[in-house]
Amino acid sequence: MTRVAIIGAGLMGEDHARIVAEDLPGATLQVVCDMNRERAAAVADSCGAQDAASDPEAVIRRDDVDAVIVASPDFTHAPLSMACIAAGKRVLCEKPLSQSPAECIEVMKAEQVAGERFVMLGFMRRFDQSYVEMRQALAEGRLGRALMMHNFHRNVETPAADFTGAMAITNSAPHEFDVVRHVLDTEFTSVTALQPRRSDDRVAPVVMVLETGDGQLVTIEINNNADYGYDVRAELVGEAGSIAMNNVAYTRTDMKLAAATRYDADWRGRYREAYVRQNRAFLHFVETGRFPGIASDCWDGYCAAVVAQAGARALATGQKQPVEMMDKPEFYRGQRGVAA
Ligand code: ISE
Repeated sequence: MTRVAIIGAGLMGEDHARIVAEDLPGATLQVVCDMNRERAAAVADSCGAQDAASDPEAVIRRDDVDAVIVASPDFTHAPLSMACIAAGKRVLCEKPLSQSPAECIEVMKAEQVAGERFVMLGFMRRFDQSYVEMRQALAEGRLGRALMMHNFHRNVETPAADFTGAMAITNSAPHEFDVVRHVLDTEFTSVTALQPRRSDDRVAPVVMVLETGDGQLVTIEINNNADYGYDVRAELVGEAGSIAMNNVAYTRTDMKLAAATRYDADWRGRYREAYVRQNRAFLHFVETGRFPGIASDCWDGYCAAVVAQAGARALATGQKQPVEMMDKPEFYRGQRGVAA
């Protein structure tokens, strides 16, 4: 049995704890850790963990912990991932690795010095069946050459009162930055970002147009105050056809001359299956040392951070911005297994 520690017992930490407890044969929920010990104890109790704790660094070092899931606030992701590398423990770190490309480079360096893969990033959309099928359609040549990918990402409302348009790009859009790079298997080269005007003072949608190194165009709309539901859409357009994501709904209600399907309130329901697949892939990584082929790693975390930074600059200046990345380290190329 792989003994898993969850760090951070907020929305995502609780979700991960439940997946480990209920959907990961081969894993046991060893400890739930949160700065707020009562919160840690409540989640540990409800998910049947062995223990609750409040010091993340001490939890990472514990002998009865084999692997770690980091779901604490964003600014702790990189330091806690480095603590896991130092302790020789594999970690599934929630997105983003860091909003700072420089900090992502620090984590990459630590991993390269350790000489093995330790960090898998929680960009769960790569495990969503819709994106899996888009990638497959391209790989099999069914769509011809990819021309465009259109993306819509809508939340009911902003997660915090001080959420800004720039945060739409640095907090929400990294999901699209990551999964589009993954589906198209290319890098972004430039980004433009604009906002329409709302009639109130809530954060308006952000619309981005990105160019890729292979001459494709990608559009991304982030609307953090869409009001009606959590709604993610995507369409991949090739020269020989197009493939679009369907709304995921298990039922339809027919009443009063109308048909209706429901939306989830947030990403946890819509991507439930993707989270389970992702966490199973993580467990397999822990058990075998082989990094899962489709998962995001520190390099992908760095790329998402670089695109987000350029996107925020594009929004602030109203000008198209180049996306400039360092060369991909040899360590993150090719065979992605142990001691690559
Ligand atoms: C949040 O952090 C997420 O990761 C969600 O998937 C995304 O929909 C939301 O906009 C972000 O704030």
